[in-house]
Amino acid sequence: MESNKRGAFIVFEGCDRVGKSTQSNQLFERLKDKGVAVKKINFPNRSTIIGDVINRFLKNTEELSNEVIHLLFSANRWECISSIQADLMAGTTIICDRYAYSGVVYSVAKGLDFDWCWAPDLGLLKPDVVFYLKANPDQLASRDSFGNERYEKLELQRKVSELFDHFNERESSYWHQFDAFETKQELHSKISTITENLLLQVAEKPLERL
Ligand code: T5A
Ligand code: NA
Repeated sequence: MESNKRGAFIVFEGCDRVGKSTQSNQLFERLKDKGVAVKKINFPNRSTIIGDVINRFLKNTEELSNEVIHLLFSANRWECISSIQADLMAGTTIICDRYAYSGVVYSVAKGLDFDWCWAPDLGLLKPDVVFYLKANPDQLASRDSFGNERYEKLELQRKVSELFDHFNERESSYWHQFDAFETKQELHSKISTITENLLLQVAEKPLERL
């Protein structure tokens, strides 16, 4: 379905505790205050049946092979994609905390093949922009409650960080990298400027797929 007033598909990515939820919430509130039709979502979406299994895996109460949990994370995006598309085409902007890039980097960091990991997400909607919050994982370890979930381990986060850098180079036409140790307000201000420009242009841009 083509429409000339679709919403923008905005994704936040980065390591654990880097500030994605903080920035996506601030951007959501700002757009709402400006009267923009906007929704905030996040992956994993722990509210579905698949999301519940993922939640148990992340909380270390469920053991699953690397391959199985990888495919469940991807399936968790596929089960939400038609509603994301419907919202975008109805003119609602979507702010999404983590997406397919997280799906690939955590699984590759655990040792799975990059192309194998990317394949199940091919065909999902492509974001209009990815805001990549980058920080040295060694410095992030001091932030609140780091270490509570399965992947919050320094060695893994270092690999995850390198793999996000790889995506940032490979997908440079729509990725924007920020230093996660700038203040919340500085980051919010830069992210808002890019978003407000994007909202002016997005009507002319067809939705693409990964
Ligand atoms: N995963 C996810 C996969 O393996 N495959 C997949 O396909 C997907 C989608 C859960 C895990 O699942 C993995 C990746 C994850 O390990 P999650 O539920 O999104 O994913 O969990 P996290 O990303 O870890 O979410 P967090 O809430 O832990 O991190 P955020 O959202 O990046 O950080 P945020 O905003 O909560 O901030 C963390 C702390 O830092 C402070 C905040 O106040 C807060 O205390 N902070 C700042 N401090 C100083 N300066 C700033 N600029 C700051 N910004 C935030
Ligand atoms: Na988060």
